[in-house]
Amino acid sequence: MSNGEDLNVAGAGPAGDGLDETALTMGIDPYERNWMRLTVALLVMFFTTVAIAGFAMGIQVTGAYQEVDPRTVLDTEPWATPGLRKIGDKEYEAYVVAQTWSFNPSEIEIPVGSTVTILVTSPDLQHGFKITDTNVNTMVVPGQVSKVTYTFDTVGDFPYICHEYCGTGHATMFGVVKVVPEGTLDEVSGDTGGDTDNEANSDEDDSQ
Ligand SMILES: [Cu+2]
Repeated sequence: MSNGEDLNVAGAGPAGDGLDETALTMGIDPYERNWMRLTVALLVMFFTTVAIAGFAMGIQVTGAYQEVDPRTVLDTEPWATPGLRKIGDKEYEAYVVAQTWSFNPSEIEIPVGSTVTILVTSPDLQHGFKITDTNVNTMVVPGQVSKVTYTFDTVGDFPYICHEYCGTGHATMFGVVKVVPEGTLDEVSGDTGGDTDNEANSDEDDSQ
């Protein structure tokens, strides 16, 4: 063999010195091919993990559920009377306004086992809404409504806080979800806001 033939690569003739030609596919080195396989396997694994978390386990990034005008939102229902609305058996909607530097309402009382859809917005600047010991954790952006749903299966107090620094009074922004044993919550205290609306709504429900 001449020196020129010794420098041959895959598919271009007899194997050169120490080069195992049978291991080469389309001229790709076995090591490189294995790294490519590993890369594809990892990508498949990551996409599968994300798909399982997102669709099977329901873990999703909270997006903007609705857009509102932050300048007029507090004059517009339902945000003019934030609070808890009963929408079904053990099903509630809680409209929460996060503003400098408080939450309205600062207390939400529900019977154990209730599913609460929490809608939060801000009329001024960016806040956060996180309920301790739950996976409820969302940004509150002016002009947008964040929506999270959670079922409270244990009795106790679940404080909620602002976790986005919003100025000197940031540390005073907190409230609490009080999950009480069944039967200890009467009809009136179940609604912490929008009393007249609730009565009107429940009347409508009865007539249907
Ligand atoms: Cu804050």
